[in-house]
Amino acid sequence: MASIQGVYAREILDSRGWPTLECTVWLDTGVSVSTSVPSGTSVGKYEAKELRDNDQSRMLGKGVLAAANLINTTISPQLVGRDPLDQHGIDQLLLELDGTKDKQKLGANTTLAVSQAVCRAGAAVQNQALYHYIQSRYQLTDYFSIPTCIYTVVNGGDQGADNLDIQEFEIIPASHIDYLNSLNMATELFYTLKNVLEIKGAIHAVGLVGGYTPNLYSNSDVFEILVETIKASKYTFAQDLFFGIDTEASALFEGGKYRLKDKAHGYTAGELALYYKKLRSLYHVFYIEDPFREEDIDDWQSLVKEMGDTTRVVADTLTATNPERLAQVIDRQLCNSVLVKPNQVGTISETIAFVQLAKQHNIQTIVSHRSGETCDDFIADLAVGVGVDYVKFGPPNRGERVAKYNRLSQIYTELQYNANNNTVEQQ
Ligand code: 2PG
Ligand code: MG
Repeated sequence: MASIQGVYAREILDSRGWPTLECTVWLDTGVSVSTSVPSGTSVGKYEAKELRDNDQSRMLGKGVLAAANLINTTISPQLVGRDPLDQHGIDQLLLELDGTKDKQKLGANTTLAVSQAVCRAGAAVQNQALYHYIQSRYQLTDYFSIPTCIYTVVNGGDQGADNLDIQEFEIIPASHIDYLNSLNMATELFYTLKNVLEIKGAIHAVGLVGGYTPNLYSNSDVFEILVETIKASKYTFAQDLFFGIDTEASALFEGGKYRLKDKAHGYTAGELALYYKKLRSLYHVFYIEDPFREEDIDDWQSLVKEMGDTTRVVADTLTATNPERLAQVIDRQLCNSVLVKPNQVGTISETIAFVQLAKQHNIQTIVSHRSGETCDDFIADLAVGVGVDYVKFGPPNRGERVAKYNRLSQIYTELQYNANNNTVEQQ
C-alpha cells in the first residue's frame, strides 16, 4: 500500500491575477502530484466560504497564505501515513477539522486543494488516468464519453464590461456533432463572431472568462448577432447548434425588479419568465441558468412546470454543489439541471454525492469552471469520470479555458485508441 509522505501548499495566481492555492501530495513511492483550485466572481450565498487573508497590506487582501499555512502545518501532519485511496476517510477528516456547515474555519479553497490532490494521488497509485480512476471508484457511469460542451462566447454582468446584463451567452452543439467537430465549430464561430462584431463597430474586448463583451443596445441583440454569425458560417442554426444563457439573476435584482437594459423599468419575475419564453421561441434558447434569485422559489417552480419539458432550467447558485440543498430543490421540483463546481462545496466526496443524487433523480449535470481558473484540467477528467451530460469551460480561448478542452481532446484520443484495437484514426 502506498502512503502519503507529505502535503505542501503554496499561493499561486489564478486567471484574474488573484491568489489561489496549489497543493502537492508526496507519496512514499517517490511519486508526487499537484493540483490547484479555482475561485468564483459571482459567488452565491449558499456556497462554502473561501479562506482569504484579508490583509490589505498585500495582494489587496486576497492572499491565501493562512490557507496554505493551515495545510502545511495542521493538515499535512494528520495525513502522513494515510492511504491516498481513502478519499472518503480523508475528506471526512477535513470536514471534522473544519467543523462548520460552510467550511468557514478552514475554507473550501483549503479543503478542496487537499481533497483534489488526494484524488490525483489515488489515480497515480492505481496507475490509472484520472477519469478512469474516478469512474472505477464511484461507478456513476458505466461508459466513457465526452460530454456536450457549452461554449460561452459573449460575456456580460460581472464577467463583462458593463455593456450587457446577462452574464453568459452560450452556443451549444447539437447531439449529432461529436467532440472534435464541436470544438472546430466553436472555434470557427468564435472568430466569425469577432468579424461580425468588428463590422458593426461593436467589439469591445474580452471578459473575465474570455468571451467578447460587445457594446450593444440590448441583451436580445446578442442573439441577432449570433444568428447573423451562424448565417455567415457553414453551420445551420437550430440544426447544428442552439443557444444558452446564464442570467446570474441574483446580480440583476435591485429595488424589487430584475434590471436588464432591454426594458426601461426592469422586469418582475413574471415578466422575466415571459422574456425567457420569447428567447426560447425566437432564438432556440434551450438552456437557462440561474433564471431567478435563490429566494424566488415559486418562480423557479413555475418555470420548470411551463418550460421544463423543452428547456434546461439550470441551478447554479441555488444548489451550490451542496447535496443537502439539492435534496430540497428536488423535493420542490425547482430545476431539471444542475451545475457541478467542486469549489462550491469543498471536497471531492461531497461533489460525488451531489452528482450521484442528481443522477438518481434524472437531473442533468454540467461540470463547470469558475471565472478565476488555473491551467489545472482536473474538472475535464471529473466530467468524463462521473459521466455528466454537459461541461461548461468557457470559450475556446485563453489558456486556463483551453487547458480543459485540450485535456478532453487527449481523453477523446485515448477512448478512440482503446475502442479501435489500439489504433487512432487520423483527424
Ligand atoms: C458561473 C461561473 C462560471 P463564477 O456563474 O456559472 O462562468 O461564474 O465562477 O464567477 O461564479
Ligand atoms: Mg452560473
